[in-house]
Amino acid sequence: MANIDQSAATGTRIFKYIDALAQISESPENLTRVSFSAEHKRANSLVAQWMTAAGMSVRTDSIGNIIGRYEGESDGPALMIGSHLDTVRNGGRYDGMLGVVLPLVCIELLHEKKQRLPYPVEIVGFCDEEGVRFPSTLLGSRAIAGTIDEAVLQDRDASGITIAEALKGFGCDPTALATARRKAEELLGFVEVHIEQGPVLEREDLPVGLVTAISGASRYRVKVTGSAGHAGTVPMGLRQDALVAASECIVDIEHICTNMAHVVGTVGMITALPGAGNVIPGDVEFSLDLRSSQDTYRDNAEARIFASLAEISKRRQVTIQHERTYQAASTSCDSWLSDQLGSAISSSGYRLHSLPSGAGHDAMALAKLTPVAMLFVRCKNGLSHHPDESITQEDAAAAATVIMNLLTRFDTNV
Ligand code: HGY
Ligand code: MN
Ligand code: MN
Repeated sequence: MANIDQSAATGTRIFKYIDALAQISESPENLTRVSFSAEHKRANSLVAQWMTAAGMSVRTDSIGNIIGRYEGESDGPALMIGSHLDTVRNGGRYDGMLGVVLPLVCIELLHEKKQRLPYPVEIVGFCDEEGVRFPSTLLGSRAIAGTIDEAVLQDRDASGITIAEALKGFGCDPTALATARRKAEELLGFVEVHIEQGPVLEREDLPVGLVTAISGASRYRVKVTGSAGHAGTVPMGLRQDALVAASECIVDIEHICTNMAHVVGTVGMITALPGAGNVIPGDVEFSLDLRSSQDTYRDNAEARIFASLAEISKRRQVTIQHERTYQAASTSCDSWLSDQLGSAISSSGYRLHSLPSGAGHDAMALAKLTPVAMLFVRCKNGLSHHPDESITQEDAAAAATVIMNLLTRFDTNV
């Protein structure tokens, strides 16, 4: 059983790659790397270099995922391990990137020892998990799972560029989207290593944890239309102020989600037009992100929220329209694969603690194609989607030991 030394050297290697990727951003002030951007292209080519140096064959699929393959002693189905290379705006450097770099370092260590596994391993850097640039999300993992609707290629970003146009600019062929799809028989399963993005492992004083299930999520675009007018001449009682109406909607969303168990609701983006200080806003658009570990709870929250928005619309004489731009059902991790990952945690010397994920992950999409399991890594104060997101090198080394034990002891018999 290979049990790589949990030396600082392993953590240092991982951090060296993480820090190199963190330099690739659209902004010098913070880490922002959106899908199909020049920065995404640079990140993909840097990861491709590391994969090649680790003895992997490397390709980019038709949706812009970067995929490295480390051949095994047999050429049967491969174990896929990966996560995403895109970030949120002003994001942290571990969300996504850790799940690409950590298994890559494990393969690098095997390659240096000229060690082959009984089966092939594929490492994937997915092109779009955060869904920051376009309304939809999980584009890369859904393309691999074969669950993506080609219509999504017409989604536009804030500057009106469609995904299809962005893909062409990225050097991919959007008409060949279907070629990204993998067959179930090509894979043993998919494992994702990811920072916890929550406080549980810190509270348990554990470096790693086994994920049981991933919360489902829905995203909406909400449009409020009132009537613009002169800020100085329209009496308060005669206004149809779209921004005040939207504000009441947003407070209601918070109230409803706060009073429902297991549901979280977030309004992360808002625009108000015409956007002048002396004009009553006539048009407002805001985002809504709804999550729950139980899909029925999320459905109930959705019904209550949009009933409340309809009442506000009537009372304030504004129109309020909503469009769902994305939906993913809550996903349970596969027991066969999770048992193997759980044994790897225990055999690495760590108490096995299982926990659900409130955040969404590419594993949700891959679960439609192949068994999935996730390893969480402790992160400081549970902070994520924030520049202060951080983990320790020791915890990175601990997680690498677990993954190396998973790889070298993997039982391919289902
Ligand atoms: O939003 C999420 O849950 C993930 O971090 N994209
Ligand atoms: Mn993530
Ligand atoms: Mn994220």
